[in-house]
Amino acid sequence: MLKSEILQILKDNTEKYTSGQYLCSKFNVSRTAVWKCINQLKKEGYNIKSHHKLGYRLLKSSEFLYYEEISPFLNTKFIGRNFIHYDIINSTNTFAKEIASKSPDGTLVIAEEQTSGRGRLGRSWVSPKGCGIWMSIILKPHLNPQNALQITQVAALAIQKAIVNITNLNAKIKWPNDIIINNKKVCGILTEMNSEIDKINYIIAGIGINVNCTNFPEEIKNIATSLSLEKKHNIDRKKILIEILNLFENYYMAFLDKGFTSIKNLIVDNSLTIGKDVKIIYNNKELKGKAIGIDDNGYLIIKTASEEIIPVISSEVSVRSLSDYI
Ligand code: BTX
Repeated sequence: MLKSEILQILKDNTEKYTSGQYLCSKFNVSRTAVWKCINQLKKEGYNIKSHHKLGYRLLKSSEFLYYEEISPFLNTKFIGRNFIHYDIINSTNTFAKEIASKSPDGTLVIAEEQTSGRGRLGRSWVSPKGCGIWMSIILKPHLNPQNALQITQVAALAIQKAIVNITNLNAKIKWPNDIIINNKKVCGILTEMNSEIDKINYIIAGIGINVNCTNFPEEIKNIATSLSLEKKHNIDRKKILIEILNLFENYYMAFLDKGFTSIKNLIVDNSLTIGKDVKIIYNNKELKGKAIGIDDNGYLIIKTASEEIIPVISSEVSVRSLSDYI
């Protein structure tokens, strides 16, 4: 694509101007075609200086999460290789579901803003413009549908590790689908599946991370945080995204090849839930007990006051610590 090719040349030559004439003859296109691409790049947030005699020079790359910004650092074979970016969308999960059957394994849908971001159990997810990572990965594993929810925990592990690697913040996994820093939620994961009895058609792993968000609506002010609020300076969204995608493919492949047990210990080691007194809420009922581990199916193991051991599946439950909301 002409625009991407022009961008690559500007990126390779940031210390000098690239003449319009050079670009025209290199790609055998008109000056107007080049000019249109440059204008489009400027609209996409690239700071390009134009000089009527010297040509064009890239001063600063776009802050948006475009494939051109991410791909040079991706080590993945298939995760994020089909990359669909939107400035604004209702929900990346909703859109991913619409295109899933025709899309390759590992397709990524990402948006700068969501107008109807979704959480679990019909809840909503606040997703303002440009400050977070709002994305969905389409997966097509050969897996028993019963094991699909384990993918939430594979994603949680990749996100937790990525946050620690890039920011050094003390991020922990709250079983089954949140990442918590200092007792506040920085990320949520929504895994949705389309399957037959014994075959998964596709899974959508939806991930929302508050990276540089600073103002949360009243109703989540006390439970939400962002990486920048915790770190007291802005964090490069691209770095976080790249690290997550690279790590996710590693853990996901280990999970598919060797099973959930191959990554279970890492999840347990980085869990906020295990060892805590918790309240499990499902169908308006409550179960209280101590979270003592995660079993080989990815279920949370609860020990009640009467010493009963109960494995809890993640699909329909909310988990609360007894001492605070998180
Ligand atoms: P959840 O049901 O565990 O969490 C939803 C709850 O979290 C809300 O009811 C609210 O209390 C709180 N909340 C809402 N927005 C935020 C936020 N930005 N930060 C912290 N807390 C919040 C978690 O569901 C799963 C969320 C997945 C979101 C991703 S974004 C990309 C993809 N597309 C989509 O529509 N959803 C997923």
